[in-house]
Amino acid sequence: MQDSARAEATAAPSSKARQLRDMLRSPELEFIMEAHNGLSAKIVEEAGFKGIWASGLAMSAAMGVRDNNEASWTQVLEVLEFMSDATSIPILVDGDTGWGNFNNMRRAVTKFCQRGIAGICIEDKLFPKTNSFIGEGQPLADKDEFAGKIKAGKDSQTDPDFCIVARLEAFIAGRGLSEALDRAHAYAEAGADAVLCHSKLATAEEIMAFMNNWDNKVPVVIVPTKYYATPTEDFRRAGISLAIWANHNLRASITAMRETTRRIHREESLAGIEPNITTVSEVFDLQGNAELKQAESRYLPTQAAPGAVVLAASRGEALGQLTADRPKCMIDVRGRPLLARLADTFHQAGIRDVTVVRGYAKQMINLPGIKTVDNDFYEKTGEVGSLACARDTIQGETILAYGDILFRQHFLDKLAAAPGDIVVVADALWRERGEELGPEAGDGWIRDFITCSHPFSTDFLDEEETAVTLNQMGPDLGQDDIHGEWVGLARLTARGSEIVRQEIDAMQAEGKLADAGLPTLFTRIVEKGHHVTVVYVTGQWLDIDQAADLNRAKLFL
Ligand code: SPV
Ligand code: MG
Repeated sequence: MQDSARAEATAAPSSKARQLRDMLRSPELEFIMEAHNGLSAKIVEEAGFKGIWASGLAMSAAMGVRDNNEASWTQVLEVLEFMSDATSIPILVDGDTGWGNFNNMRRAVTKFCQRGIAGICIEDKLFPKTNSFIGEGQPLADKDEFAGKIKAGKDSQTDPDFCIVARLEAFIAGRGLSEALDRAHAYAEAGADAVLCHSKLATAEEIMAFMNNWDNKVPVVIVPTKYYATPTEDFRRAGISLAIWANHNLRASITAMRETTRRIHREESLAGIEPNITTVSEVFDLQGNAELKQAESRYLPTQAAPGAVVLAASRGEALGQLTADRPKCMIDVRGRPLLARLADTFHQAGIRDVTVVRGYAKQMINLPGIKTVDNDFYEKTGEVGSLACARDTIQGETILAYGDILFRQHFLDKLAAAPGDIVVVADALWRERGEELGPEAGDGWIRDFITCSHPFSTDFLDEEETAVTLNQMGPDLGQDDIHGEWVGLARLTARGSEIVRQEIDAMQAEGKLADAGLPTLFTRIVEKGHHVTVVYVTGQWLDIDQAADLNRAKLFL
């Protein structure tokens, strides 16, 4: 074997143009089938056809326009791009008359080569074209002008195997066999890779006459739409190279769509039609959803997005009338409930799975995009009691949050970036916040103070290594021991979630679940030797405990 022949034999899958060329040159009768969009192209390939006819009639009809060059050639190009991307078999494009003169043809051929189209068929009529089955005596293009168009196409193809098929409209125009043969020779001479001999008779007599007189200079293609009753074997015996089933997907789809649409309209129901139509999951299959699944597992990070558990069972008595009919998390802040704003913050961070523990006026918590669990004993239980109601949700990466807080989005980024299985966000400016809150907040019952391994320092900005850990959390810490105030937001890794679940279980076993707050839970976890990381922030959050907080919230947004 010659080196070049060996290289050719071992070459990786041949280009689509090469596949079409091989079909045209093969001694067998080959078949290609009409498609008019990405979906029908896939169906053609799925059925086992080796090639696709991108029919001008079918594409224009699918676009809702006539087969008179009403769709521009670039609109056709867009359709072809979808068809080509959706399939791996060659596409022979119905290029009508080439959308103008030789110059338009050059540009179209170059573009088609760029988009992986295998070949173009142009017909020797005038722009704008008329479908061959309409009327009589359609004018033909000047033979030499058309030959020049073929030459220009061949000279501009960037894929050496791209095929140009010259379509003979002599029979369609009523000009007879000798005109057809004369033009066929001229077009083959000009470089056409094949000729398409077209006929609108109900029998194949014109085609057979042509074949009997054609010297096989180039292969012959036919479109047996009108002489469909002719046995395929006759074409084979006549030495035809390629038969195009030119419009049958379009016509079949019109029949199916009409039947379905009319029936649904008549019956005002889907029940009758459902067993007769393709299932939605078959549609997904055709769209290639399985490949997307595989790609997702290959390219998406394996770590699932965290879920969030929001504690929102309490009424917020200090808010008086404002919480007469709703829990404080549902109080309106500038046109949206507080909880909706909190959920938005989570959603924007990609945290879609938000579970809210409801209690007081639970029917009022009915926002879209959140799940709920209920603490029906909210009046007798504290935060850990509520958290225990969501115990089974605390799995994998989990954010814990109070339902009455607002904070800047970057808190979640800080939480995500911090090391450790349990991370809490603490405000280093707890003193300033105390002054702002005023004397009502002085009791401390609403404030979860912390002591840590290190006080807040701006040097931390430069010392990424310094992980601050929690020593203790609670409302009653000595003023001198306080390093910050927990903002009501924490992140757990899968391991952290496990630790929290274990501690909930331990507290339950000890009978300490009911009235404990989350500070007790975190402190107990620390006392058991687990690290709880502290991330400091400086302000930029608030919680809603009293009416004045609502004004702060409005300003915060
Ligand atoms: C087409 O499919 O658009 C064709 C073939 O050109 S025919 O409609 O038979 O002319
Ligand atoms: Mg056409």
